Amino acid sequence: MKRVITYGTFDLLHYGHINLLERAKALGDYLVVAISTDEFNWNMKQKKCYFSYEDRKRMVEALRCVDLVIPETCWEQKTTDAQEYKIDTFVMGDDWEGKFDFMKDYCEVVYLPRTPEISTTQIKQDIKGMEVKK
Ligand code: C2G
Repeated sequence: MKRVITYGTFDLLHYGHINLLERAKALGDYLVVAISTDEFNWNMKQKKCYFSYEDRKRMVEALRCVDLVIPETCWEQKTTDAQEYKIDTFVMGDDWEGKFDFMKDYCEVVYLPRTPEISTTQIKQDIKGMEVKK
């Protein structure tokens, strides 16, 4: 059984995330998704999520291609995760190209092309523009 892992915030889950997760799963048989906790997002990525960690976890867990969701609480856990979960392949979108090459000592590293036209930030901006003028 080939085991794959990927990391992310997955706030306002959209088809760009789904494209990534489905392609990650297609690289193996079992997909682990590490979702950034609210604290990690705020302290380390200065990201304020719309949905809480629990809600983001609930949505990602519901995806057919996802087998296990774990919390991402720090940048450094990737190497221990790879060992603990017996990971064969580490996958990230190519906006992270090269940033996690240290993982090559533990498993295969694959950067997949992002879905270019969509992002959580873009969704928030678009919705802001749609607000009904009172
Ligand atoms: N992604 C994508 N296409 C998009 C948006 C996101 O392929 N249009 C990918 C990203 O490249 C990433 C994953 O979906 O691999 C999750 O994206 P985010 O939720 O934005 O995660 P990020 O903030 O990049 O956190 O330790 C790694 C970090 O936790 C990654």
